Amino acid sequence: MTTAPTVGHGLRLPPGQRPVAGFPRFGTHLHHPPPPVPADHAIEVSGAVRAGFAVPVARLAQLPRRELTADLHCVAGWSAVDLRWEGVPFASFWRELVAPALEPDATVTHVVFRGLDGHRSVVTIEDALDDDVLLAEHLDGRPLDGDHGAPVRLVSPRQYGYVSTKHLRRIEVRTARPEPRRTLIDRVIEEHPRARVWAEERHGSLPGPWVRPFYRALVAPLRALCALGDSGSREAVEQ
Ligand SMILES: Nc1nc2c(c(=O)[nH]1)N[C@H]1C(S)=C(S)[C@@H](COP(=O)(O)O)O[C@H]1N2
Ligand SMILES: [Mo]
Repeated sequence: MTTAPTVGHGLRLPPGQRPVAGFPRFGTHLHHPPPPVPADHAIEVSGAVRAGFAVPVARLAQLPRRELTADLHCVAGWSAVDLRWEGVPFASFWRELVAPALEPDATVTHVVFRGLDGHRSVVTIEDALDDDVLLAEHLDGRPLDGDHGAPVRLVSPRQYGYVSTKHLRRIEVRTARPEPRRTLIDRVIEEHPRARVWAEERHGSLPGPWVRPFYRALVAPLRALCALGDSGSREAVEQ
């Protein structure tokens, strides 16, 4: 694990990142509002397990808990600093619930995290089991709101924001890397298989610094578009 600090108000941000004031809702959902959450919401676990199962969100309260202050780095170049998350380390969730249910002889290589809105992230098992990876239901002392991933989201601070799937619906245990998506645009801006922010692994096929200027030009319009779909619950943020 890297020893680089993960907090710092822009004093020590990863390469090519700039701090933003506040914590904008900033995802690939653009103008879509946060997805509705079913009353009996549970996280489904499927893939290389003997039988799929569902973990009600309330169950997380009974697992080992951790508080973690970290920054969130969007691949577009902004970083929200000093976010105080609280939840269950993914490694604990894995050890307590998933590992005992694995198919015998399964060699797990990847975990796929899917959100209620269709977003998904693919994470190597090593990255998923990093100490700092959480299943978080609290941010800054309050339950997560719709903008930031209610009722529970992944938080992986050492990887670009697109890994931190919000509104977590399903965890798929894989024994091989899932096939990458196939359209041309996906191939150009495909997510990086590791997505580590300190190594600037922004995309699979392009060097990180090359894509900075394109994103920089897009940050303001994308933020405006994302804000159209937010629930209005966060405080106004400066540009
Ligand atoms: N379900 C879901 N999770 C998501 C996204 C999304 O569109 N849907 N966007 C990702 C991206 S690109 C980023 S940068 C972060 C932004 O987190 P925030 O909206 O809480 O600021 O969420 C990530 N998780
Ligand atoms: Mo992002």
